Amino acid sequence: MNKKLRDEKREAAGVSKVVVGSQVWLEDPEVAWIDGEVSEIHDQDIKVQLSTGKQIVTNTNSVHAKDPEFPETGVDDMTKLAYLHEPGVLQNLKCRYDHDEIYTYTGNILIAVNPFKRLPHLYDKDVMAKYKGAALADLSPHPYAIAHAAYRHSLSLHTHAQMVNQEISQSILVSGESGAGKTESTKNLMQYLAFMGGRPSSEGRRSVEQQVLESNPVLEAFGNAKTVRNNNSSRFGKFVEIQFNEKARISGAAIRTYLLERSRVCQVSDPERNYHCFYMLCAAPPEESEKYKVGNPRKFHYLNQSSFYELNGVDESKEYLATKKAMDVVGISSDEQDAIFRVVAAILHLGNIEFTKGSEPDSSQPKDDQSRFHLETAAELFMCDKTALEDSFCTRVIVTRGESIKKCLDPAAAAVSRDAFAKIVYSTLFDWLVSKINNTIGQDSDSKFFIGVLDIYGFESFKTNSFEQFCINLTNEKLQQHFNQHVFKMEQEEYRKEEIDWSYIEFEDNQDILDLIEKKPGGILALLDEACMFPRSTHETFAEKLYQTFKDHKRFNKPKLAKTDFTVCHYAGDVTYQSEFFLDKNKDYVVAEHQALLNASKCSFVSKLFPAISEESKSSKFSSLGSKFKQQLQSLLETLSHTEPHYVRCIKPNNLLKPDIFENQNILQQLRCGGVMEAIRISCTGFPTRKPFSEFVERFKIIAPDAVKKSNDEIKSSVMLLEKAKIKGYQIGKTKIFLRVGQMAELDACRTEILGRSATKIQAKYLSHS
Ligand code: AD9
Ligand code: MG
Repeated sequence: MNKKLRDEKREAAGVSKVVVGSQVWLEDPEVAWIDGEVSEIHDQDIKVQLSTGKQIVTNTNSVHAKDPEFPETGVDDMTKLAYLHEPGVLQNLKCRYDHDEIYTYTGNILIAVNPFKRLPHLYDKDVMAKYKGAALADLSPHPYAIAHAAYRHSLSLHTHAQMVNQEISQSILVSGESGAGKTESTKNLMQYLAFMGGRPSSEGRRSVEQQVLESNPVLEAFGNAKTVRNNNSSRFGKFVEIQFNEKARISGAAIRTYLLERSRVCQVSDPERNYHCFYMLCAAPPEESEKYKVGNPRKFHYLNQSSFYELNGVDESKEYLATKKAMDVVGISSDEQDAIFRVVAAILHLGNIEFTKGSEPDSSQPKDDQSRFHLETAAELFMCDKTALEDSFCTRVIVTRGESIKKCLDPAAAAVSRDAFAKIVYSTLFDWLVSKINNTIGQDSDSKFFIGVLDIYGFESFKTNSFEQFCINLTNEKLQQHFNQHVFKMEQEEYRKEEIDWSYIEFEDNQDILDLIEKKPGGILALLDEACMFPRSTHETFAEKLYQTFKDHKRFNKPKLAKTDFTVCHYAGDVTYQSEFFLDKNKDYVVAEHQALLNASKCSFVSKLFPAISEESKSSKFSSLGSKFKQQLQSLLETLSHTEPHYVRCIKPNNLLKPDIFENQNILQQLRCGGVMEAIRISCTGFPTRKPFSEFVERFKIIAPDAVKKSNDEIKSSVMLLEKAKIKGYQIGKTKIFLRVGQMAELDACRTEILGRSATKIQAKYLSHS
């Protein structure tokens, strides 16, 4: 992370006043924060006795106060912490995680730490019933509680809606890095909503809520894969809008998906896999696998580039049947299922067609009998003409000035064309599934409100970052802005409720990063589109253009020694992108020959998948994936802006995907990326510590014990204690005291000093007596 930004954030969290005897947190390169006790102070230097046994001399500015009264099992809401800062947040999460309490609130945000083990007692009908019956304040943190709040809130607003014209739809935004538990959390949320909004008895046919739930396994079969980070990684983003009627029953749903990773269809590396459906199909019952001419996955090039075929604890043949069953539920007929798996099998066969030099210079043809066999099989499965299929790979028709010329492709280019074909077929198939599911479930155009659940990839920063990461991180920037605005608003509302002054709170926005990326004209995406339309551009000219345009931009850097890489300073940290494949990946078009060939298929399913293209769109050569994605995002944010948001932040406690391992540094980084630290920073610019009057008096009465004893007014006592400790600028709310950053530490230091003094007095008394 950008060091300056981080320092600012740390500062905002409050450097604390310390005295001898103060409990403190000290930054540590390995475990992030170590606790200890101050044993000596000389001006700015302090000596700290660490809990590990070591002693360290450091500067008062580099420690944070530690809560001497931290409860043994932690607190269920971070805002109840006496010190709202990084080490405090971390200590609380860890302490809860050790007790299998994986959920914690930060105000309205639910933090979910992936347990990597089944905790069945947390999720069943009984637990749902408990959440359904309980009052909101009594509920312990849980996705059910978030879903409950969203549902209840819609309802209560719904009743008033006519009068107050308020937004009543809700959204639940689930985010986190790959493997953090977004999809699992999303399923829990949807299950609870189905439970609340489902019909008491099923009315013969499949209910809407059942179809909504069963859409998950179908989409996972075609859109999820094993990756390094997650054995069941969703390779697409998803927004599910669940619609409710006037009786608050589920009456419809709409699923939108974002940016399916296409490259995986043709390219996998150890220890990852291709999409689950390919392996399922290979394990299908014999009569089916014979029909599709599949069987051993090790025989297919699109699968055997990686040596991983099996998933722990997963029986692919069972998954195949389960997927078909789920397809039944979401209304995919058996004919359609047959066609879908025929297309999936055809893609596998495509991958096995190799090319060699043809008779003419720079031409190509299938390499051998094996390749010809797979070409024939693919053509059979697509129900298209074999020669036309071969031509579509080995030649390209170029239209210039109204004349079309047939050009041969060399073997390498033919292989590229084959892969492009496979990718477009697969992604079109995926889009078909989504729209089919939407049609079956049906949209309720009269719905009274909806609850949307967003399960979308979190911020990504890898060793090499390409166009996909760029789009993913743009998504996160947009959502972060939305999040900041919301957190800020909530903060103000809390102040308003307590009737305290909040006029001077400001917060930093990330609009400058968004401008850098998506401003039109002139942003990175716009320059990319320009480069894609200009035939002679390369990634070098594109990178050069970026360097020139943004050389003075605060959020843009050219890394030293880099020729074509560029760095964007995102809110969650700096990411360096490799521009090599940006141009290629941004171009989104179906080769006209491929389209025409599939449109001519004798299988109506395949032919409808690729409708005939008009002459007009034939000539518009280029459509941009980046711009399309930007529009999708815009429309998502537009939808979200009319809802009241709820947030679930998923955290992956370790990269081994194992239970009971809590890696501090790793987790902190995620808390920063997920905006949890940002939310805390925003709240730190105001009054991060809130204590109910009674708790406050109880904790600090030692500062002025006599005065407190005399008074029975908690507010007056609190003010007296604050004045005695010389605290200024605090605010008295209706039920709580609001303290600024660092003031809690001053009070605690005062208390420690008094406790220390009385301990010395007792000691002296004891010594003089003996
Ligand atoms: V990705 O961006 O799609 O790659 P997700 O969706 O964040 O990722 P996912 O929900 O798939 O992660 O969770 C990863 C794995 O963690 C699951 O397959 C489970 O094995 C495990 N997990 C996640 N949440 C829970 C939970 N609440 N209880 C038990 C869990 N196991
Ligand atoms: Mg997922």
